[in-house]
Amino acid sequence: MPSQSDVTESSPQTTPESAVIDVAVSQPPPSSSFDDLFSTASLASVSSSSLSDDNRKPSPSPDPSQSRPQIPITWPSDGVLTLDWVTNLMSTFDWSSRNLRPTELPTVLPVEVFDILVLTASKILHKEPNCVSIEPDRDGMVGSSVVVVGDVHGQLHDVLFLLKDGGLPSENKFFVFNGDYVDRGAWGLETFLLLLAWKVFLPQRVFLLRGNHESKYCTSVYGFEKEVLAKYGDKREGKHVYRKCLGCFEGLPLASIIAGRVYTAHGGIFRKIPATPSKRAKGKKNRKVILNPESVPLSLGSLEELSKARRSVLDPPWEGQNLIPGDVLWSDPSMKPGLSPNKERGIGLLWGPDCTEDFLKKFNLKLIIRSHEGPDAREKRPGLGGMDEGYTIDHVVESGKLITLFSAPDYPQFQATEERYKNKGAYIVLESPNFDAPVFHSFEAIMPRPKVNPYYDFENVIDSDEELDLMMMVEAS
Ligand SMILES: [Mn+2]
Repeated sequence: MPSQSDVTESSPQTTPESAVIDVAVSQPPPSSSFDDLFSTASLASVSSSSLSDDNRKPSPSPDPSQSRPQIPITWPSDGVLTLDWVTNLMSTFDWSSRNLRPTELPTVLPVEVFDILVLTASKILHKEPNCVSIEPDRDGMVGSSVVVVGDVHGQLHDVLFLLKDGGLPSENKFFVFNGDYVDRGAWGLETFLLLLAWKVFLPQRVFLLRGNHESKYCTSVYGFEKEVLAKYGDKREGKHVYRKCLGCFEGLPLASIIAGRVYTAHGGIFRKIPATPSKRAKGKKNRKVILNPESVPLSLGSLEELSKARRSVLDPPWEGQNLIPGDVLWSDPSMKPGLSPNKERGIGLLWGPDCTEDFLKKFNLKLIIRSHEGPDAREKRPGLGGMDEGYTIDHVVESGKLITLFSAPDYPQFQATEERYKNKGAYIVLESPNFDAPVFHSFEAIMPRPKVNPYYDFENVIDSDEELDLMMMVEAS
């Protein structure tokens, strides 16, 4: 693998004051449970301001005051999910994460209910295009908003807070999640399933994009596979649950375009794939040479090429012809101009401000919102901003901006040293009518987290997933 020094050669990052459009800092109440947040109010009408008062006392976990929900969860007899069903799923997962052992999750969500939820969601997700087009003010609707969310990495309680703080998805409240639902945090399964429930309930309002962790390789290294096997057993049932999750990951769309102005994806932009040689017509002598992608200079791909990529792969390949999914999921911005292979990660690209400008201009966009880099990754990238507030503005160019958004506060959940990053998470709200002036909401982690054991060897697995171990990936696939 390449040396660590490859990505550090970049000019100091500048973030002009004017680049920060608006910032609203949300404080989670010290109260730690979902039910506490909503015990007296109707779920749909709670405003974020009511969440900001902090009169409540921190409650230790497990929290005996949380009333025991009705378990097991059952699928509605008419097969139609309701707001009540989805919010009940959220509070039930919150309760079970605090009051039950992980091995007891099947008593909360029987595998039969898991199956229907994942199958129903997968059917919707697999039909979506690679790049979903979101038109929030369509159909005579005005005053919509779109909440964009970055990496959440199994931090269930922070996701529950974010959903309440941002306001639950609804007719005029869209959500776009930029991927990395699982791994590292201890509740990746519950987190992913509750997002699937929202997708099934409001398929035209909630959009779930794929992250690089929604893959066989990452989940086998960073905890999600072991988490599932711990919760559903390492025999037939657990393996079945893990396999079904991987199948669902394969179907997740790769990117979104909001109101024709904002491009979002987990990693970022992607390359043009050199034309595949056409099959030689019979009898013709001048057979086309098969192009080695590495011998062709890198250039930016188009949205049309993105729409044609084959995304249903367990692990996006880092070689061959199908490179667009790996680029979209794994790439990182750089302060150094141009497009180059992302040697640090072993897959994807590094792209400079000039490429951000080209991409925005070519497709008439104002913003790129990508995720993929937490405080640990940014610590090793001196040219770019730190992730203390949950977001950075990386490129400010003539046509617009490039933003990195990270929504897992106090990340990672398990850390080898006492010294934590104590980063905030953030989400972005895009408002009608233009949806191109991001309002940033930073928030702190919900504490204390229930005590659980990690599902991966966090002391020895590298801090960040910057280095894709190709040998392990081959073994894992
Ligand atoms: Mn990532």
